[in-house]
Amino acid sequence: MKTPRYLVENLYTADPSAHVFNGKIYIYPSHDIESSIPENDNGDHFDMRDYHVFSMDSIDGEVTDHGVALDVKNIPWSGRQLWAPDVACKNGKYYLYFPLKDKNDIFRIGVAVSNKPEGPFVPQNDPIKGSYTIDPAVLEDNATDFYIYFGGLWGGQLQRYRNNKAIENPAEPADDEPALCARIAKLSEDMLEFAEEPRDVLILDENGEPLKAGDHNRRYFEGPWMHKYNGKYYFSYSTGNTHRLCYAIGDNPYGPFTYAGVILTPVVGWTTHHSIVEFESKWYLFHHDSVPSGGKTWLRSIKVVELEYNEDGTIKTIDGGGKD
Ligand code: FUB
Repeated sequence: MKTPRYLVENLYTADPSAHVFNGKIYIYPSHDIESSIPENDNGDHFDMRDYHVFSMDSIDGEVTDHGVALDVKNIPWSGRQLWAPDVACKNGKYYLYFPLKDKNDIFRIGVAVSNKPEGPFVPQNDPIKGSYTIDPAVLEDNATDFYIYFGGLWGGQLQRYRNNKAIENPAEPADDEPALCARIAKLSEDMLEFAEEPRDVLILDENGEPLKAGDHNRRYFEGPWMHKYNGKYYFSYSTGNTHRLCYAIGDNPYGPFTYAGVILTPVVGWTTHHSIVEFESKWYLFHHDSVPSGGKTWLRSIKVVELEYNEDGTIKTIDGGGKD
């Protein structure tokens, strides 16, 4: 499949996390709605209230909408804004990880559980202890260990934290200082908590130096994803205000990772968010843009396109169709 394909027509959907469970592709996106809240850098206009799960038997087959899998009104600790989720499967149970603002308007990461990949999912009473910011993405490594990556700047509140603690005067570092990093933590055996203090996901430049905060074309902003290819760990992410999906390669889940290039150039819309999955020996990039809504940044549509590697393990850059 070389031509991108939009996947859902009856709803606006974004931030697709795709997985292969029981031989099918399952997609866990955000569900965009018209909130009528004016657009701002805090992302208040992304006021999403539930998730739908989608599945398909083949990459060009029919897409099934399994209906509402989790609703904000059923989450005991909820404030507002259900943002980009991800799902992991362990011992026949499915764990949905989701960012949501609590009653104090602070983003936390929650977990909801189901016996089926399509849900419905039952939320825990409280968010993950010690969790903060947005965009959880879970890696299953060697069929035994599960790691959660998370973090997002600006509306995602990552700039409010250093060393896992809230700071008094939230700000991004100066341009010549090391950039803020996504976070990683191993998950507990029961998949419901962090098994350790979250650590920084360090991205290094070609000289082995951490990317700088002013390097907006390459530094981490939000939307982490991790996949393995030929024994290497590929950490991919959005650069936010420069609208690229980039990646960096490392030797283990924690990194450090060395910056390796651009996966997707800017799309139509502001955000760019993705997942990468292998299905029937081909690799696919799931992402979104705002073409179907006529460019409304808060009404996005998920799509899929084939992703290809060069012989040296680098990824061939895909044209997102927006302005660079
Ligand atoms: O969908 C809301 C937010 O927009 C996500 O959490 C970010 O990654 C961005 O796509």
